[in-house]
Amino acid sequence: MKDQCQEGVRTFDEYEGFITLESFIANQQSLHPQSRGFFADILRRIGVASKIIQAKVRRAGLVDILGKQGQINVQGEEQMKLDILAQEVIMNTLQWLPAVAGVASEEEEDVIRLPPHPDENDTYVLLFDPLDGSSNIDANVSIGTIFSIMRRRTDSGTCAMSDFLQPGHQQIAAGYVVYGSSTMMVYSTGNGVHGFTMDPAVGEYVLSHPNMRFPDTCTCFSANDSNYADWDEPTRKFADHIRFGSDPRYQNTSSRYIGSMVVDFHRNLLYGGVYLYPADHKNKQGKLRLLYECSPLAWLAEQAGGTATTGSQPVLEVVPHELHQRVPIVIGNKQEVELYERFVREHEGS
Ligand code: P6P
Repeated sequence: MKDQCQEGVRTFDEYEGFITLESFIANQQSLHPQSRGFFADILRRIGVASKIIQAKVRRAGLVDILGKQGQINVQGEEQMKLDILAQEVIMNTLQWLPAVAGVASEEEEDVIRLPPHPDENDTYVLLFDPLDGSSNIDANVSIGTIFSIMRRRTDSGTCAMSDFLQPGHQQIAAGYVVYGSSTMMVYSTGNGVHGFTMDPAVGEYVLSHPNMRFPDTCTCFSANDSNYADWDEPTRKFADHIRFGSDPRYQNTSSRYIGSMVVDFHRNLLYGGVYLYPADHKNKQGKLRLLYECSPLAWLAEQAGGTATTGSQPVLEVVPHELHQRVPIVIGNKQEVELYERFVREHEGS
């Protein structure tokens, strides 16, 4: 594969053929000679955790891990067995890394504070949605893992909640894994968004989508239309403009919504489009969680030439006040998100 990932960086000519996740991470790490490799280790381990999760997801119908765990998570949602398993795999894979001070998860009410590391290398905090879209598991519809990495704010010792309650622009890496027709890991460390597809023959992630960018077309409109009557006026006007208007940009736009935000986001990143989950009567602050769903995907969107808004401010500027805080979100192509923001401003001005 001949590709230059970014200006001034080694081209991949010398990496003829397979560019595995491991070689890509090693290449990126070589750009930071002072790096001790702790951050790179976290990315590697996330790759390992996702391989274990995908192996379970691929066999979910065959062994007794389908269906509900019988517990209710902090979100008040029925926990599916694979939710729990994904959470446990992530914790077992990452918790012994010296660089990780703590982990926050959709499945855990409080943050998981890891023992301080003697040489105080525990610099990072990780946030996960272990399995987004888990209500789809029994129907064999694609689901995904979302992750976010930030530097802790406290200097040392056991991490604090304040280490996690940081606005999304403080992230230093974010990504997701889609368990679909293939397994893909997509992430960014601030130098573009790169996608790796699992090659089952060798059990390795291979660079398949370098420098992912939103194409400048709105191919997909992704929303749960059953909530239309609950949406506020700007949201309804936005939806009507795209679906029923005369704007030539939207004459070929299709509705696509599968109930797994991370997969809708991934498809929209590849084809162009917009996903929205605004506030409604059931979810007065929106349904999606800020810290481990909206912030990481918003950070990736910005890295890929798109953006994300809550309607009142950019998602990445929201200052969190609660670990499992929810926000309304419109995310995808910059042109569509800015169109939404215009409808909101016009409504406020009317
Ligand atoms: P609804 C999954 O539970 C999720 O958090 C997102 O991944 C998904 O887009 C949304 O909720 C689906 O919610 O209300 O449309 O079923």
